[in-house]
Amino acid sequence: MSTAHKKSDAYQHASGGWGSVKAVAGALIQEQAPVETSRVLMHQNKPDGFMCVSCSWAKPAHPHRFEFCESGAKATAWDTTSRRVDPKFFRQHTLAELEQWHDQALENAGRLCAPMRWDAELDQYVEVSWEHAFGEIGRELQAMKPDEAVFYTSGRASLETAYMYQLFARMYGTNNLPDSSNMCHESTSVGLTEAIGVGVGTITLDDFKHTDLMFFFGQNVGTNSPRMLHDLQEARERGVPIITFNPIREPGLVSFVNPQSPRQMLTPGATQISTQYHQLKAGGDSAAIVGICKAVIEADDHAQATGAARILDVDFIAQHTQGFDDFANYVRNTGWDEIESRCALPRVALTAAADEYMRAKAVIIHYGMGLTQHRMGVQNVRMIVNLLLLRGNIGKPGSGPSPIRGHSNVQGQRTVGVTEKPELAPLDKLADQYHFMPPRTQGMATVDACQGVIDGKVRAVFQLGGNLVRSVPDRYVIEPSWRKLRLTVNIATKLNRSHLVHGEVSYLLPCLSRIEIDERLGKPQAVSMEDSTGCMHGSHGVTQPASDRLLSEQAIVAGIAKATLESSSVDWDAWSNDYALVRDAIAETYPDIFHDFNARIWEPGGFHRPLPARERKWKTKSGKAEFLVPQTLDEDPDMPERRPGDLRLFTLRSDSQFNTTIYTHDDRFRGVYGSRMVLLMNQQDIERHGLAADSEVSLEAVSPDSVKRQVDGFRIIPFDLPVGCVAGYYPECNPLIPLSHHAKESKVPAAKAVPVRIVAAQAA
Ligand SMILES: Nc1nc2c(c(=O)[nH]1)N[C@H]1C(S)=C(S)[C@@H](COP(=O)(O)OP(=O)(O)OC[C@H]3O[C@@H](n4cnc5c(=O)[nH]c(N)nc54)[C@H](O)[C@@H]3O)O[C@H]1N2
Ligand SMILES: Nc1nc2c(c(=O)[nH]1)N[C@H]1C(S)=C(S)[C@@H](COP(=O)(O)OP(=O)(O)OC[C@H]3O[C@@H](n4cnc5c(=O)[nH]c(N)nc54)[C@H](O)[C@@H]3O)O[C@H]1N2
Ligand SMILES: [Mo]
Repeated sequence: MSTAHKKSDAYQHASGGWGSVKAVAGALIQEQAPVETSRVLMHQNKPDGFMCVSCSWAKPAHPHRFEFCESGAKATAWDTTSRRVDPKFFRQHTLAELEQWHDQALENAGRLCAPMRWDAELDQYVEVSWEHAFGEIGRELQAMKPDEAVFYTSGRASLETAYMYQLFARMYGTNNLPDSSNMCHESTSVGLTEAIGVGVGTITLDDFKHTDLMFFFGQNVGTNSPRMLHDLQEARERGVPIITFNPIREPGLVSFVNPQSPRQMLTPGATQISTQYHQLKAGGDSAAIVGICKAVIEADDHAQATGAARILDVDFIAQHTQGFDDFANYVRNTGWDEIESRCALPRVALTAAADEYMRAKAVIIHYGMGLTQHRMGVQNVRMIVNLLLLRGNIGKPGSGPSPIRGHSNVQGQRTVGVTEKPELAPLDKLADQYHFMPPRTQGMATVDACQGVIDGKVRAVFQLGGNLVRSVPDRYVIEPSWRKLRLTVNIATKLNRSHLVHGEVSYLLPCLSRIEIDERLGKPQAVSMEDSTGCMHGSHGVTQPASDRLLSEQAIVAGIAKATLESSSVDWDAWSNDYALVRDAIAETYPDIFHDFNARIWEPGGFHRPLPARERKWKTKSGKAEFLVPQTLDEDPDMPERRPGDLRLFTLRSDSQFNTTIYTHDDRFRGVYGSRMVLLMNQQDIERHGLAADSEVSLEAVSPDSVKRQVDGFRIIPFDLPVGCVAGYYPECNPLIPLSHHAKESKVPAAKAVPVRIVAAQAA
């Protein structure tokens, strides 16, 4: 029996405020490192310190005294814990035993300390030397075909490590370089590249000062990028309206109390964040945006007919875009009935949003996983661009698309070549610079890699960070296949499920956290990363390493590369002893972005990468910014069969987790305490299914194949969300997502609209 309970109807307070101060203190105490961690926090996101290991939000040139948020402080506490998972720990616990532990207990056991190899006879991880680990991994790789190995990276590793990692994989002979963006913002990388010729957002922090309207589509700022609340608050204080589209009223998007502003903490007034809040149906974003565009285009048609001032930026559209007429005709011909039923919002709500849009001179649209993790995720991104283009809202101050990235360097890893798509990597340049023949065949994205594991085509999986057996869909299908792998290598800071579900030969290689001092040959090293706004920042550690047997990620990648490649023109030892040399190499490969890298790495606020779309230069096929006519407003046109009681599940993060890392079982903002095995459900749906608050239910996926996907033991919590939608937590719900249920063009798992039905229920 689960012990979930829900206090009151919803979190009654603004996000931030005393609640968040208490949560930070709680995290520090739980990790038993309060004094040290509070010292460390003063260096977080400062030019003289380290870049937060949590989200990728921009780091200002003039940081606040406390330039960290509740989530970032928790992530820091989590890494600087005094607990240790050392060789003794592994002598005490077999893997069979550890498999019985909860995910949270695994990570909570502390920091990994020494390189370990799985011993089949003992069923334990046993300490080995680094040389032994590199040697055997190298021999294993040499005995495989390069395309049988997959080199995943979660978005945490630095630019230097990511560059070395992709170069090593390509020298070895494969483009199998999936990363976490394959489950995240790949819909952005594909959609924005097609539409405006760059795969990243075009705004910078400075644009917040010039904008006069912001939208939020499916991004939960209070939990996932809380430092951004400062920027939002400042904009709100200037009177900038914020319009939010989200099936749930997220407290961080409703109001905010700045826990670092004594004035706000002492006086009750919170800043209202959203001025309009539209609770649309999950998967209804394309329809909602088409509705807003329809109101704008109809108003412009009217203006044209009556000789009034035009609403559209006609000069911009004529000079800079293509495809407007087709889109406008599509919009005119799409009925309000269809729009309303697809997004479950009334026309008045959409015209209210359109009215604000038409009044504003410069508009930013922020968005996140609520938009990208859908079967039509790429189309959703294109609809954002369509809306912006109508009034020239790209490439002028205070405007542009703002995809809010996840992991702290996920965007940067792509920038320096971690990609399964050979066309996105500078292969000719690499060939020239390093005198080898980079592979030209398409590599595997994350879902392809999983399919490859299931089919037995993939024999080795490397994870540079990450916890794939938990973060990918279809866990019950994936896990048994994962155990058939020949080789699993995990480079990690903490123990997680993916280290237990392992191959025949399995290595667990512990690395330094970015927060730790990294000295090579007596010289402190720095690393760098790219934030959500395309700025590059240096970072150096400030705490003593968790163990003297740790190596940096750079040194580990170099060690594996040296042991695997018979010859290469790279001096891996030199690179792993001086990261400045790696930065020189990056600058040589990407001179436009990284020229004078070492000289610019400490620029306050970071140095910007050039973004042609910001200057209205469109690196698209047509040389213009492209409108797209949507294919369909149905969130999943390929769904085989739907029954009346079927529900649409979207998976959520709480404020007490970082992806698969679960800090506690509470979700303070949504008022859910004690268990994550809950299903948030509309009261009407609860009654329609003959359920009540606290009923226990099982969910089954409405699968496109014959595989049965079921998760038991969810407790119903009545919640304010649209009829027909239910919400549960990621990663607990992942067994319900079929691997094939992903965005068509970007392959991002459609975790925000999973068709499910209730199959078994027990009254409370
Ligand atoms: N503390 C903390 N910070 C994090 C993370 C973390 O786990 N914890 N993860 C990091 C990572 S890797 C990422 S990618 C980001 C993720 O950050 P977000 O992009 O914010 O992702 P989610 O929290 O998954 O979902 C965002 C919102 O989408 C809404 N939503 C669901 N379905 C729909 C829909 O169909 N339409 C719309 N409009 N909204 C919808 C949900 O209600 C939720 O509020 O955060 C990063 N930062
Ligand atoms: N249903 C559902 N599924 C989802 C999502 C969703 O919203 N819903 N979101 C998706 C998204 S956006 C993402 S990004 C993925 C994330 O998926 P992953 O990248 O697979 O998972 P993480 O939980 O970020 O990885 C956590 C592990 O990284 C390791 N780690 C932490 N810090 C470091 C470090 O500094 N170096 C190294 N080498 N290792 C480190 C630790 O061992 C930790 O256990 O999940 C995706 N899956
Ligand atoms: Mo992510």
